[in-house]
Amino acid sequence: MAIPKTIYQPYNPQSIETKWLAEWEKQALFQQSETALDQVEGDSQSIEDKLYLLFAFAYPSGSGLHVGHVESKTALDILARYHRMKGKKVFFPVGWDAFGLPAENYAIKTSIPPAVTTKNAIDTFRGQIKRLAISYDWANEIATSHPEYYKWTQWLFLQLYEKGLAYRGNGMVNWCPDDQTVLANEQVVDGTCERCGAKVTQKELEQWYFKITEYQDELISGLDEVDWPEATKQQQLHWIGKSEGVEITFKIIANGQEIEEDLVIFTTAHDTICGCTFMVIAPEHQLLSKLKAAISNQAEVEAYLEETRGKTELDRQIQKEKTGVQVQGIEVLNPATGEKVPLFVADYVLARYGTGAIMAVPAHDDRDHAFAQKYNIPIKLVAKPTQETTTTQADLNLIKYQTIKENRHAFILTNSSEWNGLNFEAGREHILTALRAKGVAEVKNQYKLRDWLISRQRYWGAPIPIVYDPQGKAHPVRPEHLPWLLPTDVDFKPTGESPLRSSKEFIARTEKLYGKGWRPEFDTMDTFVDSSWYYLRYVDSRNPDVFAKKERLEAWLPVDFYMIGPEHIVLHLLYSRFFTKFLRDQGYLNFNEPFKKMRHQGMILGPDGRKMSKSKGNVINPDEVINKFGADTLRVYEMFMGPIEADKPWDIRAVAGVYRFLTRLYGLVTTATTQGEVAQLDQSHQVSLRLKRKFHQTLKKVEDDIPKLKYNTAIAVMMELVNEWETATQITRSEESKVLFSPVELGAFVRMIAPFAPFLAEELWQIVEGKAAKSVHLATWPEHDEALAAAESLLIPIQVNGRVRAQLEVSTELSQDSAAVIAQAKELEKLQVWLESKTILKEIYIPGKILNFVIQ
Ligand code: ANZ
Repeated sequence: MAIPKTIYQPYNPQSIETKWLAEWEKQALFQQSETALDQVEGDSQSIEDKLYLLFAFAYPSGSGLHVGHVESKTALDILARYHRMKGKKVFFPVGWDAFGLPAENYAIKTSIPPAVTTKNAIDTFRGQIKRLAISYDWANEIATSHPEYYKWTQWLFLQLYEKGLAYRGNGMVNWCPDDQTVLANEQVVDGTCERCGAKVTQKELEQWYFKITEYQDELISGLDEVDWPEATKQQQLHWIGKSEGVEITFKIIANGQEIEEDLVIFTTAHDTICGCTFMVIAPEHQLLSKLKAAISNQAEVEAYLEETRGKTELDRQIQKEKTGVQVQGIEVLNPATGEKVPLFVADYVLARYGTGAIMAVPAHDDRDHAFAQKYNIPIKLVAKPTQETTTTQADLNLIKYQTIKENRHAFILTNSSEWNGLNFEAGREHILTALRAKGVAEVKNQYKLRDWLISRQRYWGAPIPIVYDPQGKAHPVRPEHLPWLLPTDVDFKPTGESPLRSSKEFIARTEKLYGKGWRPEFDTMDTFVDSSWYYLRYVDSRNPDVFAKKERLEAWLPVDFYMIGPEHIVLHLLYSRFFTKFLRDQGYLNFNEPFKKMRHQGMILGPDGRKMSKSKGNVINPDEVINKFGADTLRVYEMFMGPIEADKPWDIRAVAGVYRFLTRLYGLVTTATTQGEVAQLDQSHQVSLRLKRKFHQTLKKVEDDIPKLKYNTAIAVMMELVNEWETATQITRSEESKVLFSPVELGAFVRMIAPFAPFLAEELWQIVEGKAAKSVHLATWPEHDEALAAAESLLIPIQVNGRVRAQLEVSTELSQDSAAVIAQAKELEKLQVWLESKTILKEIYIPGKILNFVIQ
């Protein structure tokens, strides 16, 4: 009898995906209705079951979605879909970090208002994301540029203001002469503007700051509470930059006379004090003006100050060539040795760190060493290695303190009067005790963290809710005037002043509400302010009375899982943590850290293995991939590329491979249902049993992999299953038997692929379960059968001259023994018709995979 040919229904992702998109939209499938969000409140069991999944807030750029977005969004979507099927109450919101420079820069070029371009960009993104079937809760979508959102950003500002944590201060700021704006430190890359590449200069302005330093210690200790990649925690620590050290007071001698004024320095190496051969103060140090009269080379000092003025802090830190000038007429008295040392002003000492003054120890600090060599200042070693080393005398002119610090026992003090001969462990204690006894030393910690400068001289941001009376005194905008609307009658062209100054409406509004002569604050807030509290608003996104009601916050927060790229997140995380701690202290929140667990996705590289960029011409457009292969293929391919956190190159052939996999899968399920191959499972039917085992093993593995985000290995086992299913189909055809998957397994199989390929799964679910069935995405996750999953046997297809004629079940162990497998195969009854009275020319066995008899 002729073996029936497999008749696959053609897989047509385009029509399947269009159909289900419309249907899901109609059903508003994942919109967390008010009641669903409410459900969890006040019910501890429900709170246990909640899962808040957060994807990095996206900036709606004009260029739309790229393949990198697809990767991370899909990764989180799979997690969301899986946990929903497992019965968790999943909250998976979406929103837009909509204020910001690019839209404004575009407006400057084209005069199209940022509100218009932003709205268009969001519409594009929304459409693209829906096509990808990301199961966001669209009902709670937010945009930071919406007045109902920024009303609460402004409210947050006012809370900080009331508690003295938002203040106005004078300061040198990074200024981009091209963008005509102040830049935060992280927006300055190698002394240039991160966005436009212009050389950044320094400018003094009165600005608004948030006092994040109030929380510096807790921002360190809180890291112990969270499950984040270690490197990310380290970056937080590095940015906060806590140094444990000592402040030491030195007496000043002006023109030979000891004076009242002291010089306080900060050091992390107080044990090298006897090696201090000069002192350095930053150009901004107030001592220079205080001691003006005593300085004999005032003109030279002034000229130096002028020279250093425009330099950024970063420039000053990285410049190789150290510059400075001796402050003549002034000397400083070393409290440990009683020696007089000269005072210098040099810009490698920063005004805003420590006390803005140092004791220079050229034998143990390389910056001081370079400076001493240049200006011929004595270099005095105070450390000596205990072991004879091969180090030459010349090298011994500089033993970096870092080396000493790493092994304090390996060095002893020298040239250090009464402490000579002590090792650095003991010496450190003794010297500190002695200095403290003299009342000149105090243990102090220093932090590199600075208060957060939030003023921006830009249009497209949330207005700072402050008004000034005619005397120039700041007052908060009254709560009933929030949202303090961003005016629309402004001129976008940069003038070096805040664009809001050009709004007549804004000024008229202020005068009308507060009185004649009153002026609004014209600066807007750093967009980091908007994007560092958004995860709180999501849970109660439409509440007009509070930023989010307490019950909601207690039920849903903290965020259980945060997926965000590894770049540019240091400050976002720091600021989010600061807001969380502040709002907790005001009684609004009952947790310390906003993001319990966090992971980062890697980068999708171009087919050439390089970072995708328009100029390199290696950018892959996700829309094109969807048009050709469908969104399911794009999703599955990107998850199959490799581990989420790795950087991976695009491979067009592999995309086609995934498309074929989905096509085969579709064909197998449709054929199985329409060709009547689903019969009651006959336990004695070897092929079906074997496939059933494989299925339960696969399901178990997939279930194990998903929570760990190991999607590539989950997809690999699903591919293996499909291969085996195809082979099994061929075998059963040859036997004219049609027992393969039972309906139970088919349904479970479709549910297993649902998180990965949601459109395809929905289509197959209807075919398997009937048109009346509810969405597969509302179904429960299938349970694997532990006994079947554990089965340790293999089914080896046996071919005769390349055609499968039988199969042999052997234990995994035995499958490695060629002779035993061949011998057992020859015994198989089904093979007798083929082998009888034939000469076997060759026996080819690929262990565990296949056995082929070549006969004559
Ligand atoms: C003497 C000394 C000897 C130092 C030695 C180091 C090595 P961290 O660890 O980054 O906190 N320093 C202090 N204030 C400074 C400022 N405003 N600008 C530039 N440098 C400053 O670094 C602390 C060390 O940096 C301090 O310890 C001080 O130099 C320098 F062998 O004091 B040390």
